[in-house]
Amino acid sequence: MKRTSVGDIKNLEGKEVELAGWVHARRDHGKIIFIDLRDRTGLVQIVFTPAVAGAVDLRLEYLIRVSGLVKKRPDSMVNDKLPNGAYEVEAKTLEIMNASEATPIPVDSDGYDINEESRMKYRYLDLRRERMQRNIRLRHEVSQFMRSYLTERGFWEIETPMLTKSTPEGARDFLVPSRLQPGKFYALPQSPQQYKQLLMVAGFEKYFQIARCFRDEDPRADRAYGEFTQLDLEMSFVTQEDILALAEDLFTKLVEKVFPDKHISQSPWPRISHKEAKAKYGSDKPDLRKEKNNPDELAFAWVVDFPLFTEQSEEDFFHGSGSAKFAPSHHMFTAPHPDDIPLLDTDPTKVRGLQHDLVLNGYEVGGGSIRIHERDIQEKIFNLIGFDEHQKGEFTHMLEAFTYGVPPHGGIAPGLDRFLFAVLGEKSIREVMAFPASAGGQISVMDAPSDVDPKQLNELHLKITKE
Ligand code: AMO
Repeated sequence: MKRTSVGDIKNLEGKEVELAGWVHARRDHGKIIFIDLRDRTGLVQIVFTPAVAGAVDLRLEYLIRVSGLVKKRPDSMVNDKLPNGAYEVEAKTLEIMNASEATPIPVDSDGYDINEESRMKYRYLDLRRERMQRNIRLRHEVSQFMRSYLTERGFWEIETPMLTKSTPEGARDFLVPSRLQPGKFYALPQSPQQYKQLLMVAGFEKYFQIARCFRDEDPRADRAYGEFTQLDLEMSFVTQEDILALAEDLFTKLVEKVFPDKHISQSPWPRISHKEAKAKYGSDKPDLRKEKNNPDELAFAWVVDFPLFTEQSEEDFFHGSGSAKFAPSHHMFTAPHPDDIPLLDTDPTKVRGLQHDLVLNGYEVGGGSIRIHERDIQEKIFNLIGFDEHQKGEFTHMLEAFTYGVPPHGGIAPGLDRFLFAVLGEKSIREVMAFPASAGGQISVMDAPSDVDPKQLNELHLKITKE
């Protein structure tokens, strides 16, 4: 017999079905034993009479296979709150496929009150809870929607290297030692920024990637430690307006399809200049919800007209020589507003950048810009942010690429995790990631990072010197 998903039970009254899933709850009424059986599609009540052997042995989280008859429950027993609340399955056979120890954390609650360390250590159990199953499913639906939306509009999904060179987005890099080139290191990309621009030079015109980004920076509720995912996209021959229009349409349709219960508070999305955002809301990512307690309201907004530079601070973990006064407010590839180019020589702080931030309910959900595609302007920016010859040398490939018929281009990279976190109103970004690192940077379930065999270190020409 073919396995039936629990979610299909409501359409199968009077049919014999075979189900396989976990014992979610158990109620022993003497002769009759009721089990709530769970698979990823939901819950259904199974009724075991004494005619079926083995039901007394069942414990929570046992994995079982049951065959039986789908029946309508008596009217008085119907539970309207559950999708299968009007039906139950009268068991004919039972097989315990795999028993379970008592789980170290409960999986039948929303999980918020369980200590996070235990949740992370037993993440494979934690993920069984309904809320986490829903979050991970929605994440899949969101990325699937993005893929097909962009594919239908002529974008190509192109992968870019993970073992690469530093792409400075303002955080520390993760380094990977090279075995074949002793003493040299790859950096894991903080984003595919340089590669996507090189893909525009290569003539692909419309690129996207559901891209993994690596940043060694302190985590926050809305910021994952170590790695996170962006919908990275880039287009040639476009204006900033084209990019905003595309992203706005994508997210509007995405919300309609994947989050039909949510409503977007204002459409078209308001556009606010950086200056106005700071002056009026005291934030460059204002929360524009009319009713802050309404979990279904989505207040998208664009923040534009950023200054190209901010004053460089001591802590700026940035590549400037230290003597420079300016740091890019977005990144060093953002184009200055064409009207402001003369100001680069006279008053750089007054130069506006063609940057755009996508804001949702007070979170920065995406950032992007029109890029510099002219070598001399790129060099000028490098100088203004205080790059010495060596630092400029690290970007020779970009400067050189900019000498071969480069199309004007620009793009944006909404954070997938950040978006889901904001839409779902989750307490932490880790609630929308399957295996997030803890605040201390551990992947507890695998106990990473870990010591390595001295042989491996030798091969990499590395020596650990502990203080
Ligand atoms: P930026 O650095 O602004 O731009 O990142 C874009 C978006 O990525 C998400 N994000 C994060 N999400 C979770 N955890 C983090 N640690 C984290 N850091 C960033 C946010 C953010 O808005 N290359 C440029 C994009 C471009 O110019 O096209 C970039 O990476 O949602």
